[in-house]
Amino acid sequence: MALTLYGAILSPFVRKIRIQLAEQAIAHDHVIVAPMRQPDWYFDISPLGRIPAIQDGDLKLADSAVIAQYLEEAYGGPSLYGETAAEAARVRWLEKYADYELAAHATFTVFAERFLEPLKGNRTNEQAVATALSDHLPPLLDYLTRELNGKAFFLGDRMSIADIAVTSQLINMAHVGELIDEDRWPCLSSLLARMTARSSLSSLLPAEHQLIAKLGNR
Ligand SMILES: N[C@@H](CCC(=O)N[C@@H](CS)C(=O)NCC(=O)O)C(=O)O
Repeated sequence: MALTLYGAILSPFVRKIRIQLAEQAIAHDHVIVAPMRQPDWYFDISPLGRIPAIQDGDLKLADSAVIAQYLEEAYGGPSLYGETAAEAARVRWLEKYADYELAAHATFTVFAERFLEPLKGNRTNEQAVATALSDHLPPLLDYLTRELNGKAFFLGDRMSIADIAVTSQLINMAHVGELIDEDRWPCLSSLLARMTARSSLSSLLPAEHQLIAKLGNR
């Protein structure tokens, strides 16, 4: 059976894997599974019901970081984990930082409150969004800026899964009108622009923008 990716296209974790699949030119099918409306069969692939998940032959895997590492090891291609054990460990740390620390505020607060809550018929908690933007996100963006250290990517001139993971979170904020301040975080802003210009990501964005517009107009 061909590799199949499950998930919805506005999830930053699904986007992360889609970018990787494109960067590493890995052939796959994509089955749309919406969070919160997962069919029963999906829990056999992703026991917690979360997206993304993959099935590759008999192997069923959930969690974007676990999936990303599996794809790297199973399919080869240009490495997204640097060249040394130390680079790979640093990349995994930054990926984890994006997936858990940045995601908590960028996606699960700013994006969820501005986009998902109104879709469910709820009001945006503007106070939670304001606190995320003014208190929680700046120290995280400052840290990532220090880690970039004026370089094009976290590993210098070599793109890695860390750049993909951080960018994926920033895109969810951009989808609801919150572009990071380029005067305050110029390196991160440039990273976002540099990543957005890559075909692995630019090819995904039109469909995401269309879906945002369609669902937003309902
Ligand atoms: N750490 C996980 C996070 C995945 C995650 O939280 N996905 C969200 C959508 S963005 C989800 O599936 N939510 C539905 C749920 O928790 O039931 C990963 O990297 O894959």
